[in-house]
Amino acid sequence: NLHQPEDALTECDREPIHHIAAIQNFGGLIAINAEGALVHASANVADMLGLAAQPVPGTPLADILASPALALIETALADLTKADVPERRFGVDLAGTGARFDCAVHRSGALSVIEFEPHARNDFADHVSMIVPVIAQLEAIGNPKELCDTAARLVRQMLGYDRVMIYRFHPDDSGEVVAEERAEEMEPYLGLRYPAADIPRQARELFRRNRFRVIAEMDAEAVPIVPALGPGDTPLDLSMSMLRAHSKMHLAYMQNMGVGASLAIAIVRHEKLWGMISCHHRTPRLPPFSLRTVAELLSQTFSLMLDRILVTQSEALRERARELNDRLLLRLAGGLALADSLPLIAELLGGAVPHDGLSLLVDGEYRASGAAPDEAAFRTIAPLLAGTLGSGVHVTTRLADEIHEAGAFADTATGALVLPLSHGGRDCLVLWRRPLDRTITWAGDPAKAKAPQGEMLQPRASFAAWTETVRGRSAEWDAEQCEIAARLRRTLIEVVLRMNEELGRERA
Ligand code: BLA
Repeated sequence: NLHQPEDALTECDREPIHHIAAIQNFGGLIAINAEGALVHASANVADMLGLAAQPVPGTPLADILASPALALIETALADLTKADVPERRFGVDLAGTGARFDCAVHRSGALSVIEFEPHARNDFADHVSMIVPVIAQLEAIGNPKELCDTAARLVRQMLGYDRVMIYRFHPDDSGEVVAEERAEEMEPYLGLRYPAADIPRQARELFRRNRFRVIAEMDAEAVPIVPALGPGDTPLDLSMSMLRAHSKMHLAYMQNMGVGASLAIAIVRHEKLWGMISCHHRTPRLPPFSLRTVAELLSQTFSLMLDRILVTQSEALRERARELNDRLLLRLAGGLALADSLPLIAELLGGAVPHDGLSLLVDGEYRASGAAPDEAAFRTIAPLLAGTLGSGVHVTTRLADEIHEAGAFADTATGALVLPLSHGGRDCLVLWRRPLDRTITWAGDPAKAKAPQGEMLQPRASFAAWTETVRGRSAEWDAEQCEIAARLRRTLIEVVLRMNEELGRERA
C-alpha cells in the first residue's frame, strides 16, 4: 500500500532494481559465458545489428559478430582491470554491415556483458577537446560554492539539459540542491531539500558503485532480456550496466517532476556518496556515448577538486579556531569577565560551528543570544544537563528526547551542543540549533503533479512524510564541529578553574 509511508519506503527499498531483466531501448545487450556462448540477449539484438534472426542461447559470439569486431571485443574483455568497471570501444562495426556502434563491456558474475548503441556522428575529438579548458576553469577555484556553480554551468554547456543541479547529501541522507543552471522558464529548485526516501537504499548503493546513470526516455517501453532467467534460474545482474531499464516507481516520480529524460553522475568522497550532478530534460535526450564519457571525466575532475578544496578549508578552519581561542584567552586574562565574553565566543564559533543561538551560564550569571531559551527555562534544565548527559561534550538534534523539560522551548531551540564547564551544571555553554522543519524550504507546486500512482511518488508528498520524521529535529552536528567546540571547551574550563581558584583565595 503506497499510501502508507512506512510500507512504501520498505517496498521501495526492497525492489530488486538490478534484476529488472530489461534494458532501455536505445541500445542492445548480449551476455556470454566463459566459453563465449550466448546466455542472454535483449529482444532487439537482431534488429539493432541487422541480423536475419534473433540469436538463441548457446549461439557462439563468433557467429553473431564479424571477426574484426569479435577480436576487438575479446581484447576489451581481456583488458578489464576491475571486473565490473566497463571498458569502452567506440565506432565498432559489430556485425560487419557497415553500421557502427559504441560499446561497453564488463563482467557480471560468471558472465561477460556486451552493450552497444548506434555510434553517434559527433566527433569524439570535439568532445575531448572540450575538457582541457573546462578543467583549467575548475582548477582556478578555491571554494566549494563557486566550484559547484561553475560545474553546473559547464555541465549544462556541455550536455545541454534543461536543468543541471549539484545535489548534496546531508548526514541523514536527505539531499539539497546547492547549485543550479536551468532554462529560464524552468521553476528554480535551488535550495530545495529532498527526503532520503526519494532515492531508496538499494538505488543509492547501486548509484555509488555505478556512478553514471542516463535515462534517455523516461516513458519509453523497456526491451526485455531473453531469457529473463539464466543458468541456476538467476536473472542477469545489471548493476554495472549502462542500459539497465529503470523502475516504474522512479518513472512515476520523475514524471510527477515533469522530467522526460535524466542523467545523473554520483560524486563519491571517502567511499561515500557526497552528492551528485543531476540533469533533467523535459523531452527525451541522449548525449552520445563519447560525450557522456567526457562528462564522466569532468565529474571525476570535479570530485578531485572538491576534495582538495574541502581538505584545505578544514585545515584553515582549525587554524582559525586556534587563533580565536588564543585571542579569547588573552582577553579573559586581560580582565574580560567570562560572562561578558559571549559575543566573542559567538564570533569565535561563527563560521566554524553553525548555530542559531547560544546560552552561557557561568559564575551564576546567564547570558544568551539568538535562538536560545530564556533564563528561567535554562536554569530549569541546567542541573538536568549535567545529571543526564554527563560531564563531556554532548550533541543532540532533539534535546527533548533526553530532557523532557527542554520540550518547552523546542520550537525555538531543539538541537544542542552542550559544553559543560564545571561539575554539576553550574557552568556551561550550549550552542543551539532551530528545528529543521522551520528552516527548510520546499517550493514544489502540488497542483502540477500528475494523477499519482501512489501518493509517496510525488516529491511533495514524500517531502511531507519526511517533514514528519524530522519534526522538531535540528541539522546534525558533524565530527569536525564537535572537535572545534571541544577545543573551545578546554579553553573555557581553564578560565573557569582559574576563576574558581581566585574565588577560593578571596574567601580564605
Ligand atoms: C532512483 N531517485 C533515483 C536516483 C535519483 C533520484 C537521483 C538515482 C539516479 C537515477 O536513477 O537517475 C532522485 N533525482 C532525485 C531527486 C532529485 C533528482 C530527489 O534529480 C531532485 C532534484 N523514488 C521515490 C519513492 C520510491 C522511489 C517513494 O520517491 C520508491 C518506490 C524509487 N528512485 C526510486 C527507484 C530508483 C530511484 C526505484 C532507482 C531507479 C532505477 O535505477 O531503476
